[in-house]
Amino acid sequence: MTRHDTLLQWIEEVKLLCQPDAVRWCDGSQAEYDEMCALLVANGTFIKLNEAKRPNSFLARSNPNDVARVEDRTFICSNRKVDAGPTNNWMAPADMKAMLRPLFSGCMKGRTMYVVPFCMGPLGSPFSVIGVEVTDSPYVVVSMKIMTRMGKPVLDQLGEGGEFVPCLHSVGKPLAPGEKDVPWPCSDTKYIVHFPEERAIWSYGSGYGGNALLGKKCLALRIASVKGRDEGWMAEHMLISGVESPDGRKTYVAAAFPSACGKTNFAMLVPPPAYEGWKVTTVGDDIAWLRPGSDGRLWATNPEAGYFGVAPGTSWTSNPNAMASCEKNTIFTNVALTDDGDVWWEGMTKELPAHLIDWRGEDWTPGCGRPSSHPNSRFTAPAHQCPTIDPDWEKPEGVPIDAIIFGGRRATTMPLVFQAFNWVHGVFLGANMGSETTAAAAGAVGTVRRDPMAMLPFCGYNMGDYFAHWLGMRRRVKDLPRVFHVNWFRKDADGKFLWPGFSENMRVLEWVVKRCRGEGRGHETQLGWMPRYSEMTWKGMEEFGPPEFDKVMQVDIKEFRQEILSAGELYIDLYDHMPKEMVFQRELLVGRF
Ligand code: TSX
Ligand code: MN
Repeated sequence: MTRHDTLLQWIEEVKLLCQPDAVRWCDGSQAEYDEMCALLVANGTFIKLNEAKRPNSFLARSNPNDVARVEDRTFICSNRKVDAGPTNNWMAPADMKAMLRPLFSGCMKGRTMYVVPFCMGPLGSPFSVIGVEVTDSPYVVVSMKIMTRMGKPVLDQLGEGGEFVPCLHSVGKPLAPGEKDVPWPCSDTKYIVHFPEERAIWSYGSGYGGNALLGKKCLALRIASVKGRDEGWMAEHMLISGVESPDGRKTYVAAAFPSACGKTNFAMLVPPPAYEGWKVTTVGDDIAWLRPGSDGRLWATNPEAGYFGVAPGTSWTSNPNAMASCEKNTIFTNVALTDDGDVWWEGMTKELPAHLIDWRGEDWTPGCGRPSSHPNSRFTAPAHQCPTIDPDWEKPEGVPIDAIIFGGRRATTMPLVFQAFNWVHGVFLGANMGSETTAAAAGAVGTVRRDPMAMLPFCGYNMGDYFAHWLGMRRRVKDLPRVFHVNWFRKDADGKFLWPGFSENMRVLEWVVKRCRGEGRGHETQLGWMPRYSEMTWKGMEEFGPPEFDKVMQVDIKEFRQEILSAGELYIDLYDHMPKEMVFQRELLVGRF
């Protein structure tokens, strides 16, 4: 398969450590994919869905103890603790390896070890990063086939001496001779470990999502953020989309939102009927690699090849493009099975099916008091199946970004949209980002959980140094993107949403694009530049008049006193690494009030 000595040597080491029964080099072919899916069906991991309703698609049900990323088991093992910073778990690399080696020792007994070469970014692009994931999970192999460029072409690209990120993964459940496997093997002991200086990843005990598909959060965000810091670019937790106006001009935006803000919905936005001739295209829905171009602009690529989207809430109304993306060739995890062999989840249709098999494999009826799908259930679908996929989504150089949008889920305080005064102010807005905690998340309901740039769980180094790196992009990019803050989730005193959201967000997006193109005067407020009612398009939304607009745009001094105090917590955590620009921006904000 390869004559890459370092790779062959590493595979030998892993083989000796994990002691699999067999080793298989994955070529990434369709035949291999089909064979692995058949194996997963035979093992009981996969249920083949109705070929007429959901062609070439499968349902997997995970172990109930393995349903999400495990942040408290995620470690950044930099040589120095200060380089991981106070917001990451840390252990010295040698200590971590000494602890993990006994866990990995013999962990693949009774299983096949798959060698999965993968490429984050288009094959052949000078900006792509190659990884090799060694895993004992065939579920991971087929998922990596959808989410990355995978297999033999990657080894060809790697050649005999190319660089790769070694990614070691085991579900942590060796089989004794004759022992029968379970549908979703995993371990109660879980470790998701990154060695940023060595650029290596070790993951143990989980087969789910970001814990196991190591190209995504582990490589394309945590390891890539460190690589970006060292090399002068940025790995960000952002969607990328294109906005085309009727005159044919196109403007690309990148946007960061914390979880549960509808990021995939925004990435695949359908303009409302009044926006005839406007088009929104999708480059990516989760990760953006941003680099300075030789033309002085900031260019974005999506390192992924698929969507690993949250299923519940996705419908033909809320996101028809996501629904179309997962119509075929899709792996569903932890959603419900219908009686006719299709899938269903909460929020997919208004009418509830009379009977389902829920994500735990039990009978479900509308009145039973349990959700049929796990709240973190997913679809894994090829990106090119999205009807709005951007024609340039695989261009090696990426697409030029004119706007960066930060957002959060805020019932109070934050207006619908405003624009930062400048780059440093924009970085300050990103650093203070957050969402109100809901019943599902930890913390008291109504308090703001800060998630700077939506990167808190994904930054592979000290968050204070990360802000400094953002600020430093001033020196590297001549024509910086304009920065905006949005909030689709403001509520009135009765708890009613003040903004209809979804397609109507196009009206905000249009203003953003206009500002980038030097159109639209805006007016200066304490927070930044804001649109006047008259400056936005209201065709098809005439019932939303100036009084409604004023409510969703209102800036309340009392609320902002609280906001400034609450945002200060992060400054205490990061005090010795917080760039002084952030402290000064806070002073300027206080001054404006
Ligand atoms: O994804 C959402 N977006 C972005 C869409 C491009 N959601 C879904 C929740 C996040 C997982 C939203 N929910 C958005 C939104 O803009 N806005 C809301 C809040 C909302 C919910 C329901 C209504 C209105 C607003 N319904 C009616 O007005 C009838
Ligand atoms: Mn994400």
